[in-house]
Amino acid sequence: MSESGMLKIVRGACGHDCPDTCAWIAETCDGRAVRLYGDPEHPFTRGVLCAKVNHYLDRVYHPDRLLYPLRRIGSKGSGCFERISWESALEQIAERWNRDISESGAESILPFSSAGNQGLIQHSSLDQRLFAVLGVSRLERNICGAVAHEGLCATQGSGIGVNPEDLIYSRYIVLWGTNTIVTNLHLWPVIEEARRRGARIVVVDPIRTRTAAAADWHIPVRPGSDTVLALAMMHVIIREGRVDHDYVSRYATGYEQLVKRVSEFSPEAAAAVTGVSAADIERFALEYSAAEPSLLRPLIGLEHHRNGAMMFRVLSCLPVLTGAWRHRGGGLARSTGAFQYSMLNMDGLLLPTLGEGSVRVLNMRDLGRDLCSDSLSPRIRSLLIYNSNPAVSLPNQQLVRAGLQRDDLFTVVHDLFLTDTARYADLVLPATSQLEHLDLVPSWGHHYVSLNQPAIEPLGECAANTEFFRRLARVLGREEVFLYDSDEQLLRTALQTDHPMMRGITFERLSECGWLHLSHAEDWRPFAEGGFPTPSGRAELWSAQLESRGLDPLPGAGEIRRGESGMLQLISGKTLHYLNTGYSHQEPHRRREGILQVEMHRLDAELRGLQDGESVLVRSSQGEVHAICCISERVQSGVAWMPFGGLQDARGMSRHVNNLTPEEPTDWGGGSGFYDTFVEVLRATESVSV
Ligand SMILES: Nc1nc2c(c(=O)[nH]1)N[C@H]1C(S)=C(S)[C@@H](COP(=O)(O)OP(=O)(O)OC[C@H]3O[C@@H](n4cnc5c(=O)[nH]c(N)nc54)[C@H](O)[C@@H]3O)O[C@H]1N2
Ligand SMILES: Nc1nc2c(c(=O)[nH]1)N[C@H]1C(S)=C(S)[C@@H](COP(=O)(O)OP(=O)(O)OC[C@H]3O[C@@H](n4cnc5c(=O)[nH]c(N)nc54)[C@H](O)[C@@H]3O)O[C@H]1N2
Ligand SMILES: [Mo]
Repeated sequence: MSESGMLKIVRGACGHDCPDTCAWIAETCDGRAVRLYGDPEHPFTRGVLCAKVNHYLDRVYHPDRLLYPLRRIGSKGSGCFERISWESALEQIAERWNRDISESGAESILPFSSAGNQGLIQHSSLDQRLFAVLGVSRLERNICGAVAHEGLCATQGSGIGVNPEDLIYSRYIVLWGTNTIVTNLHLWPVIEEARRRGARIVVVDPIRTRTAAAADWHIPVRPGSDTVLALAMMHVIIREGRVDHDYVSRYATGYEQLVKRVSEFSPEAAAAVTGVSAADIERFALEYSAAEPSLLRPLIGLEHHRNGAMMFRVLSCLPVLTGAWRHRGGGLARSTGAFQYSMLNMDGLLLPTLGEGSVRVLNMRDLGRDLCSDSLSPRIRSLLIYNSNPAVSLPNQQLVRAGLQRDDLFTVVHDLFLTDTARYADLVLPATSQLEHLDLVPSWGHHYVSLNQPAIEPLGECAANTEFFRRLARVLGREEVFLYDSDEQLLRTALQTDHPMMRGITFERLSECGWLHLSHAEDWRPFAEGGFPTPSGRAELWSAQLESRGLDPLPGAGEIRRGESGMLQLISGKTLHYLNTGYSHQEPHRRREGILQVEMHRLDAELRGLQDGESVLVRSSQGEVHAICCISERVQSGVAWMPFGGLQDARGMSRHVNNLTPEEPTDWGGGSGFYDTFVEVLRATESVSV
């Protein structure tokens, strides 16, 4: 430690669930972090953090931070707790889990987590090892990214795409269902640079988001109909002779079948479904296929529909047809996450062979159903929740909360704050912030790997996830040495890889410089010469694998949901000042986001006799929330928008948009059709008399 009053500089990286993974520098003095800023040397961070992480120190030192273990003394959900010791908390967990295991088997215990911390070892390491040796139920973490990944894999065999920094070479960038300026801020300067070099920026989004407003062309598609839009583009591309036949014949399969399929999707037919005029569809297809290179950038928005995987399946056929992959900055760029993970020694980290055997797998989307189910055998008796806030983030929130309310359920929550989920816990354990633990942070938005060094000691009695799982293993009497690896050992194991792109990326070098770029050629083009890792080795416009699974082997429209008359389709996207459900404990962030609003088109408001600013009840088949009506130019008629995240509705109740969303599965990939929610909006007073 430094001498008293001396400033110390520590390099780290943001661990939030976000594609940007910013490299940061923390300044500490006498063991306290006094300043945190984006690393000016990092080419993607460029010295800038974001509207949330600019206030990260307020989060770390927030008076509501959990600092000690707590035991619930009030009813579930009431938020009444008393302080207890770690020793007592761990003993209570061990006693309960041992009883669950002996009476109902280990599968009656369900660990539940998401990407609340997306650092490598705080996300998945000792937790997975411990769960595997215990044989507890496994969780499919499918709520974010899995659907998109599967859709892309159907065509490309992997989710690999263009290096996001190479977007500067693109001449036509389609931000397709992503709100870059809000959710992926650090990509925006790259896009601006491309624009400066002559690129045209197009946004396809039902909402006129900040990003759509900043683009050269906003195409306001009807929700869920993007498959039809893209199929009609292919129709035009084929009709106008814009196909790169050399690329397709060398590197793709199923072209003839595709031609037949897209013949059904004329721009005129597509206009009726998508709400985009036939002329605009023609223009979009021609501009896209003429530009060299052209680039598609989808992120997550599209996967939250019933036909989510099909959306990505269809999109990924476009750059194959046009041969855009040949060119630097051409093709498709989505998550770089699976790509980065594929280079690490994940087998060494997760020891997957430990878990071999038939342990049941539950999908996180169905938590409410599973908790409330009488037929699930064995019944879930214990839940351990970390890196996630399912009482707010999962669809069909009533059911999730009804499940969490069960008297016979034993729930442990490990978090930094007393979240809505934690309020239902029997025991709450305090977690460290990113300033207080070590981790490696791969990124799903760029090609840099960062090491996060702890800048300060854990506050109070906070423990990192890894430390919590070591303690849990000990109290459960486990003797396997691999359950007690130190954080540094875990990271060194993960970095033991001979993947060529990890050449030179060692723990020592990362400790020195904080972050390093993947080791690949400056001009790196993943599919310039084919090499698609599909079963056929080609881009599969027609997929035998999908057919064998009973799915459509060709790109198609998928199931496009439409509501009954009088219903609005509700999109609930990410907000600027919250990180999913996080930051909602911080008053300034709540103030900036304001009271829960529902945005709708003037015509839809008039039809319902609603005024701007009045209090309304938004109701779906799942539930209802109160919101303030906001008449807005941003949304098209028939669509409404509400923010995801936040603590309270317009009546100060702890109700969120996921009160309205259904947990219906996506076509494939195991996700949830969050945005296929259909709502009626009523004057709030009417609801009182109902
Ligand atoms: N500030 C901030 N940044 C974040 C987050 C946050 O909460 N706040 N969350 C992080 C996380 S976990 C993720 S996954 C990413 C998500 O990043 P994004 O994918 O960019 O964000 P989303 O808000 O999920 O959805 C993007 C857009 O999809 C649009 N959309 C919805 N349905 C359709 C459709 O049918 N067609 C088309 N074309 N568009 C559609 C929505 O209107 C929305 O503008 O952001 C990350 N970054
Ligand atoms: N309606 C609607 N619902 C959505 C979405 C949407 O767009 N609309 N988006 C979906 C998407 S893309 C996502 S990713 C999910 C997000 O769903 P969640 O992952 O459940 O949401 P977060 O708010 O990110 O919750 C992460 C929690 O982890 C905690 N945490 C952070 N770091 C640590 C740590 O080191 N240790 C422990 N133990 N805890 C930690 C945070 O304090 C926070 O409470 O929500 C999904 N739900
Ligand atoms: Mo996400």
